[in-house]
Amino acid sequence: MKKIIIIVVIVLLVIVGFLLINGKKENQISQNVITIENFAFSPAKITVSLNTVVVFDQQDSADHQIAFVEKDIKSLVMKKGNKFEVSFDQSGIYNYYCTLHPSMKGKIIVQ
Ligand SMILES: [Cu+2]
Repeated sequence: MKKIIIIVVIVLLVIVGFLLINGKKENQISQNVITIENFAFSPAKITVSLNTVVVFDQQDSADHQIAFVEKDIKSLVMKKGNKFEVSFDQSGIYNYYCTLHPSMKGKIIVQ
């Protein structure tokens, strides 16, 4: 009887651990990654904490180039599959746009 209880507890712990790890992964993805698709940034507005690495994931068939308004940060011209990372050590609102398609805009709010 004791053995069965121990086995049940171990199985439950493994399941809980697995769920925790998966939950964390999903959180990171939703907070830090901006996908470029169909001539748009998604999400176009995100809020992150200081020094968080924000990844632009270029998944559009057209080329795009990211440039920031308040900071002198500019990516190379990005092809599909390219990634570009930024982080900020000062809080503020950082607007960005695509130099090739200036109607593509977004903002990163750093708190
Ligand atoms: Cu573009």
